[in-house]
Amino acid sequence: MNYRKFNNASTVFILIVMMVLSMSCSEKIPTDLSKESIIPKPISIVTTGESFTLKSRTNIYIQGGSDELRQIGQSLANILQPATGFDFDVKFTNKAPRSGHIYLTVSDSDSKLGDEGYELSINRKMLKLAANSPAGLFRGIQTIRQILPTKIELSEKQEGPWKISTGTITDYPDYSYRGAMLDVSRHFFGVDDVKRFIDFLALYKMNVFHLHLSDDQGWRIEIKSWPDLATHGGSTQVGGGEGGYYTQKQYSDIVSYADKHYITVIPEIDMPGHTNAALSSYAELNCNGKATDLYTGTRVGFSTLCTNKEITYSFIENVLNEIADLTTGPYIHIGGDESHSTKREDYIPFINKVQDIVAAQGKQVIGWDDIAISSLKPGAVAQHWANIKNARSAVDQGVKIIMSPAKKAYLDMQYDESTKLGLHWAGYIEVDSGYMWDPATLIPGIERENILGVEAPLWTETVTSMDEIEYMVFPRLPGYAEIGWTSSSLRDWNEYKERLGKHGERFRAMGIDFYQSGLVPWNGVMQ
Ligand code: NGO
Repeated sequence: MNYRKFNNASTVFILIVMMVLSMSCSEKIPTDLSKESIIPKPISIVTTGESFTLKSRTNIYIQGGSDELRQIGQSLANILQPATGFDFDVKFTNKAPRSGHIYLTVSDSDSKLGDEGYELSINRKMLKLAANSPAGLFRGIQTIRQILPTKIELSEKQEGPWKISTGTITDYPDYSYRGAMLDVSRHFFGVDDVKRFIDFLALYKMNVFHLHLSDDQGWRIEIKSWPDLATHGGSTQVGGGEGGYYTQKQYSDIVSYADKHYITVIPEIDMPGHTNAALSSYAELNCNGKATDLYTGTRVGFSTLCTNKEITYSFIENVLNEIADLTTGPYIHIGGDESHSTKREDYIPFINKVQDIVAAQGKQVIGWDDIAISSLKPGAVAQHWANIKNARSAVDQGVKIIMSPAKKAYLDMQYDESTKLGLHWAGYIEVDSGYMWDPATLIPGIERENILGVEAPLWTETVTSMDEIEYMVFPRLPGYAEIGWTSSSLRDWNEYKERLGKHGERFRAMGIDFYQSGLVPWNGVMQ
């Protein structure tokens, strides 16, 4: 008997068994797609317990061919490239690629996905993202980003492996309007800060960016027919600092940046109150014909356009015309809040006239809930912030509501008594309180069908830098994104706080300065 021969054969056999075992074990980590911390929480996740690995030869294939799709494929490559160090080629194809690649496809085969939904199917060989529209692909890419190891967010090359759990995610939003607002009037923020803010919205699948462009303290957009608005009215800010404004070119750049992220910009010119910057720039807009002084404090309710002068309406028409021409989205926000210095009998016809001006420009009006005391035109939208009676009256007039209740959704409210930035006139909003509400049941009489969506505004009386923006916005923003995207029956604070806690490491990797609420287990590890 040849023992040596037997021993060799058995050793080879054992080695093969061990290799197969170890291969299948390593392929099985991570194993559970449903355990990934995705925000907003998807509608459905089916897990199949294996993994797909990004490798240096992985490419991104796109079915069909258009500049728009190429841009989406490239946006995925741009997310994956820095940390993996792989050069993902973005290629068009007519059929599903061979093993090891990412495949993006648009086909309108699944109506429940709507415009922004997507289906992500991952098996050991391929990661396939399907949607009815480019917007859906873009939203799905944010999910791919969140199911990769946290270190994908780092800007320097990291060691792999880049494994993704296998399974299928089917996902689409509850509300069609999911947004946040940035007040650039009380303090001015430059284009780069605004783009970073837009990046945050995109990451959490929000689709509206409301830009509060004018207020008592500053006018922030160049208007060619009324140039002093920007040069004089934009020359300062709360506290007396330098202020600033966007040239029309810069504003268009912001709009096109947002468009590329499938985010609609909603410009707001607040009127007839909150207009001191304009009243200081042009004497003729004042009833007494005298320009006011610039204002750098934080009081509200002291200014009003002169609603009885014809020139006021040519001014509004000129301003809104120029802005409407630069705005790709369907809405113009006319403010309308806290016009305490405008008589009610002047306010009502004023809002009615401005609605006509906006309609003539082919845009839809949004106004704060105060506008509901006038007669709202079909297609108008009221943004609820404080007055429940007004919100109900808007619903009675048949218009839709955007839910931004100050006591739940204002990003400028302090987290608690110890928060240094922010205000608390509507209360303190800890991370749990900001998350635990349902837009469709908050106000009796305002139902799901009356609601267009959810928006979280950041007013900036006390907020002076990007760092401070981040501190007030994070970690509450992902919660508002989830309220807008994930139906309330699937939401639960105790489960959400675990997912949010895992995002702490992602915030750090992205250099986001966030409030480390004691209510959230920040126990994620960089993996
Ligand atoms: C109010 C007011 C704003 C303030 C904000 C501060 C609305 C719609 N108008 O909200 O001018 O900046 O509160 O929280």
